[in-house]
Amino acid sequence: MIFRQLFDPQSSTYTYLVADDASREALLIDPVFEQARRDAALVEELGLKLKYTLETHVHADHVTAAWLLKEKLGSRIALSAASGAQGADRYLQPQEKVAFGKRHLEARPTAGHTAGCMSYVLDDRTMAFTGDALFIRGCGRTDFQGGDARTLYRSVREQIFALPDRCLIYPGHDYRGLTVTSVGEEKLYNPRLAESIGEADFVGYMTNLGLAHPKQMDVAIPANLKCGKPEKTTTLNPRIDPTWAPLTYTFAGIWEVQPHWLEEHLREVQIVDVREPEEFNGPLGHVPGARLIPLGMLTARAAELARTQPIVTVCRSGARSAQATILLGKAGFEQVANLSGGMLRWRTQRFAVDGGAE
Ligand SMILES: N[C@@H](CCC(=O)N[C@@H](CS)C(=O)NCC(=O)O)C(=O)O
Ligand SMILES: [Fe+2]
Repeated sequence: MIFRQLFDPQSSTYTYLVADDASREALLIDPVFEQARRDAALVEELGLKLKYTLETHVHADHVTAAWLLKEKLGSRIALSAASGAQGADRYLQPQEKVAFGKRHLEARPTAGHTAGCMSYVLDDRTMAFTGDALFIRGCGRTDFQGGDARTLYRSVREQIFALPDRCLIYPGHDYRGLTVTSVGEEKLYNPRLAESIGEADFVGYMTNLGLAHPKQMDVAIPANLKCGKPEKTTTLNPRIDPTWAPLTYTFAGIWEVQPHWLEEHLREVQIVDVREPEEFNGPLGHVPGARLIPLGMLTARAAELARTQPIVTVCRSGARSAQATILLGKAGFEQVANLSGGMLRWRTQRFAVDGGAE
């Protein structure tokens, strides 16, 4: 099985990708709106087919990427019927199975943080995705969205602590940088929910948390009740999604353009070659019209470049020029992309060069 734990630093949210090796079918649990592009890039780079995005609950602290990913990758949206959300493709009932290839996750109702929370347990009970029902040495708050401490106490005991002790627990958030725990560990050491702690103690603890409401709450809850569908139904936000070329976004966080596009649009962009002069004038040659600014001088010489015309950065293999896109971004340039594969791919595809050997 393929498994990835992804993190959104803004909301301290974990997103989980699980996929079946043979069929390449994948599920993504709790994707975050701002990370949709990253997650889509990973799914594509791993050669996966995203079947469903799954929500553990209607989040109060961030907006889900479910709708964006459905638009981008054709995934379907699933979450618990008890969530109260509109616009999903599948409403899960307790114990329902969500298949990916030959594997599946089982939906277990774990209400308490919200009234509609679900946890997802892997078919062989080696992993459970508990959302905000159970955190590493903690648990989700119970003071809004139908939250209820008594309900959470019982959900954790009946649905999560009933799993084998060695079952790994992957939570919906961690605010300290911890990544994983196990049923056995939490039964012993969870300061709120350990087996030795009684229900009344837990309720007392939760009633006195005194947490401020999540900053995004007024935006996040209404948006998540529509599975993250934005008010304006535009998928391409020109501020975020460049429209000047058919760019791809890599999991490494780089916008890239393919050589065939550049070859057809040479005159419309500024081509910045960030290699050293001896490489620029060496056997690989350079893209016609390219301007030489070695990577080490790029920030100091950025003022030589026009801000109104898109920039394509180039180097030998596409690695230094990827860094160049980041430096130019920091220097305030908004329309910048890396030439995918650099001069090596450009030459392999037999596009014209200035200078260079035959
Ligand atoms: N400061 C965070 C608070 C986030 C928050 O309240 N998270 C919920 C989960 S959605 C929670 O249960 N937090 C438990 C805790 O902070 O102990 C924000 O503004 O987003
Ligand atoms: Fe939550």
